Amino acid sequence: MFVHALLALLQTHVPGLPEYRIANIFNPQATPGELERHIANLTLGITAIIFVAVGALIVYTIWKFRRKPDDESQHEPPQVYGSNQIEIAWTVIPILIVFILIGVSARVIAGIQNASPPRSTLKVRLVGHQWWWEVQYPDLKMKTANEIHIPVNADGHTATYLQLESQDVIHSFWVPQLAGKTDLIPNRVNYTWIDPKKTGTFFGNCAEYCGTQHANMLLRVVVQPRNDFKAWAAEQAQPADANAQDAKVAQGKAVFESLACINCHTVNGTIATGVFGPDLTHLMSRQTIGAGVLDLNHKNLRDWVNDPQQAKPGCLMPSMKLTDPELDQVVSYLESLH
Ligand code: HEC
Ligand SMILES: [Cu+2]
Repeated sequence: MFVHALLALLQTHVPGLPEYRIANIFNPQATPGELERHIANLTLGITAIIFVAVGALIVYTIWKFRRKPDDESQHEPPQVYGSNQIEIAWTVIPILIVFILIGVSARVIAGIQNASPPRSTLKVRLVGHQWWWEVQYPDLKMKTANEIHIPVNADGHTATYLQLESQDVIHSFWVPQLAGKTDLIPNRVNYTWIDPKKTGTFFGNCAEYCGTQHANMLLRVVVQPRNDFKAWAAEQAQPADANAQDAKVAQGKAVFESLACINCHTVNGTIATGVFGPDLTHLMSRQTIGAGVLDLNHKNLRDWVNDPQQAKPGCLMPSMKLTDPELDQVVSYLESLH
């Protein structure tokens, strides 16, 4: 109960701060997360018993065998050299415990890995980059970054299959309320799946140290009613609909296209086809920038484009040293990318 109250407190969003939420493994909302909570409870239960038993024995021993005030003797206590019974007990019991934990974990891992996809499955290809997530929907022919939208499992037959890959080093997918950690490994494809029964936003992060900005490689899963998801996906599949009537937007587009921005970023329907950084075609449909480091609003976006190294030191987007008017124009252009 105490743990739950503490976690609830840590989950509250402080206004003005980005939503760095503490991930909670005790409140799973998808099947893999639920299965894993059972292992967590079992492991915590067993280790709690060991903790209490060992602690109690230590306290008892300290108390029972303390030096008494009237004890003037200079003798050592009786020395015990080996006891087969005790040694066998403390060898066999831990081995049994370890085998129980291995067995239970192996069963859950196999259960998650071998589950066959239900009828209606969404495929998402998630590619880890230092330090952001590329989110591809191969069947829907579109891409986004750092925020995975998926339909809710309202009928009990809807799941999302995640194909996990890496562009550079090892990362790890972890959205604790939905599923346990699965690594994204270069030159290897891993899979996991999630079937959230509740709509809402679930927070996660990279769970394998991957360099300077590892701690700022945040991820969120936005679970939507099926129709909302469809509408979102249809929108994302459209090319950018920049409002070319607006002079500032048009100038911003020209500046953007004249710079190296286009070598690193894609804006569908324009000459920007870079894939080194996040796809910006529908930038404004996201909640955050910089993989969850900043909420997406005018000030943060301007600060980011001015110098990303302020918010995310070491990140792989350089400051492009724009003049103030250029900066305003480029930001207007970015803000037209809905
Ligand atoms: C050398 C490649 C490179 C260049 C050049 C570059 N960017 Fe980036 N950009 C990145 C990378 C990498 C990220 C992701 C950084 C992170 O989250 O760690 C990024 C992130 C962004 C984001 C946040 C996107 C999101 O969803 O988090 C915006 C907006 C952006 N860049 C705009 C621009 C603009 C405008 C320019 C040109 C003035 C530009 N970038 C030039 C590599 C580049
Ligand atoms: Cu990472």
